[in-house]
Amino acid sequence: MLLAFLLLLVPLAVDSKLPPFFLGKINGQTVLNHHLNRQFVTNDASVFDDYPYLQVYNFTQKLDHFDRFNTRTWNQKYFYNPKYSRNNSIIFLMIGGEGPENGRWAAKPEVQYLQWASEFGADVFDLEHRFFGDSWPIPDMETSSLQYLTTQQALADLAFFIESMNQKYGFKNPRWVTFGGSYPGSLSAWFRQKYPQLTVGSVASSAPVNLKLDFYGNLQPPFDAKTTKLDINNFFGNLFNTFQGMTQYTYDGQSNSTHSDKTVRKMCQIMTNATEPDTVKRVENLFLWFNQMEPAGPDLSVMPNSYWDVIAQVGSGNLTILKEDGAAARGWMWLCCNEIGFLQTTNQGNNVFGTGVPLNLFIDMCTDMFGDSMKIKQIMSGNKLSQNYYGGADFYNATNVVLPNGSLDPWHALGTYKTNDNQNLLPYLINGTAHCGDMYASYVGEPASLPAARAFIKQHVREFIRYNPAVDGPQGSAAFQSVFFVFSLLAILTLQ
Ligand SMILES: *[C@@H]1O[C@H](CO)[C@@H](O)[C@H](O)[C@H]1NC(C)=O
Ligand SMILES: *[C@@H]1O[C@H](CO)[C@@H](O)[C@H](O)[C@H]1NC(C)=O
Ligand SMILES: *[C@@H]1O[C@H](CO)[C@@H](O)[C@H](O)[C@H]1NC(C)=O
Ligand SMILES: *[C@@H]1O[C@H](CO)[C@@H](O)[C@H](O)[C@H]1NC(C)=O
Ligand SMILES: *[C@@H]1O[C@H](CO)[C@@H](O)[C@H](O)[C@H]1NC(C)=O
Ligand SMILES: *[C@@H]1O[C@H](CO)[C@@H](O)[C@H](O)[C@H]1NC(C)=O
Ligand SMILES: *[C@@H]1O[C@H](CO)[C@@H](O)[C@H](O)[C@H]1NC(C)=O
Ligand SMILES: CC(=O)N[C@H]1CO[C@H](CO)[C@@H](O)[C@@H]1O
Repeated sequence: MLLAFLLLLVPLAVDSKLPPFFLGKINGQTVLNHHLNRQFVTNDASVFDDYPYLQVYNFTQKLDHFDRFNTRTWNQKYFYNPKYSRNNSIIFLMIGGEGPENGRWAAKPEVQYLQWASEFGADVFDLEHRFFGDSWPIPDMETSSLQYLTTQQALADLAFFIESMNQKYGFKNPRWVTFGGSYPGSLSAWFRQKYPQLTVGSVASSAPVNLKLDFYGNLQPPFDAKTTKLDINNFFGNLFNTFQGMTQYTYDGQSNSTHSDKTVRKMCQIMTNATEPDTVKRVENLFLWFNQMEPAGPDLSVMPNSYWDVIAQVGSGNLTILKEDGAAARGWMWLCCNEIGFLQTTNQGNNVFGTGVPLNLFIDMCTDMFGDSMKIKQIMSGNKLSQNYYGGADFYNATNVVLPNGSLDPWHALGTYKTNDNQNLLPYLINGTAHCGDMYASYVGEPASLPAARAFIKQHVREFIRYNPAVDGPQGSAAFQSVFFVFSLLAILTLQ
């Protein structure tokens, strides 16, 4: 599973102290879920002008799926696109991730899976993730509320949503297929593992993502006698994350800029520029050039490096103080600290970035953001529990899942590559693409490997939905379920 930080689409307020990329999430814009591009701005009312068939609703969701005595509910936002519906039986669900859903992933016809929805006659849904966008189980981000921001609650949200939509829309022999890219890709994969009876298959693209960056050039504030080691780590983290972020989105279909300008090829040209002998100047050139590419994005000609300025912006649980970007960053950081890890460091082995970004930077951030109940011990044990619960890359076990990954995507290293034809467990490494490249609209000049990759995914989705629960029985037997239950329980007990 990989992390995906959100791409932020909207510039931060002028006084913003969040670095341009925060732990792999681009600040200033909310890209969340998938990275559709800058046009996919969060509160984008024009989506309904562009796609009049798109509908938005609130779903009455349970606060706590694991406490039967807790009857609290909340409004979870979802989009419904009935445009392609022909069968009342085939349903595609785009899983929302660590940021707001704006409807375009449910509506834009050029998006790959919507082309397939059109061909197969599928109903389409897009469900926002709890604690992101407009979907607030509790309207604050205090640690006491964030206890309900877990991957297990998010998966249970999906399950209850699917069951409820089957009733609301009267789907007959429903054959749901889930889709997701990056962190929602992980959810899409895990959902097949934990709730196999509710879907016939899933596509889990580039299961995680992560960016973070800042620039170098004019340091703000300048290093001086009061500068701490955390500030310096933060500076290097911001520096490193720019490279990470550019690589992660290279050649994808989100915008002209990732097609042809903001690419690893261009980055390498600047970093190997023979007419510029000063390698530090080359790094500065890179940031200035990136800045030009993203006139609406955060200003990379100023490199904020104060650790405590960042914490001040995301350390509060108050949504008024956090604002939309800070809230999404805090929610993502919570998921990382509490469960999924994905903390991107540079201090192991030899690497071009040196040792400037150690794990301790993130451990301190977790504690400073969420308090003393989130110290290294809790972080490590929470991560281990989660890893055991889902099995990690080695013990991931499910049926009917396509797992595309891009060879240039830093996150592909965290994917699962176990192939099992009997179970239709189908990893697919796409040559020369980066994060979630398979999901976007096609474009002229795209990496040559993409058409074949998409054909592979589509062919298997077609096989998944050919399955008929009325004739073939429910997917995922009780035995399968209980094996997992026992496995998880063992894993938990082993940890004690
Ligand atoms: C959903 O509920 C929220 C309050 O939780 C409300 O602000 C919003 O307008 C509702 N949206 C729809 C589409 O009903
Ligand atoms: C709709 O689904 C049924 C099975 O539930 C299948 O026999 C039929 O071919 C499908 N129709 C279309 C138009 O896909
Ligand atoms: C992207 O490039 C194409 C082809 O050069 C052009 O037609 C289109 O207007 C560009 N889109 C944007 C948003 O700049
Ligand atoms: C190479 O470096 C020179 C001198 O700094 C600069 O003018 C030029 O734009 C650089 N070229 C690239 C591709 O970065
Ligand atoms: C959240 O912050 C705002 C702005 O500082 C303040 O007015 C409000 O009272 C705070 N809310 C809570 C619950 O503390
Ligand atoms: C991947 O693509 C590169 C460049 O297009 C090509 O040189 C290489 O042979 C490809 N690798 C595989 C395994 O197809
Ligand atoms: C995966 O789960 C199935 C169903 O419970 C089980 O039969 C199979 O042995 C498992 N495979 C692995 C490699 O654990
Ligand atoms: C199935 C598949 O694509 N596996 C590849 C995943 O990525 C690793 C690391 O690049 C490769 O070694 C695998 O062949």
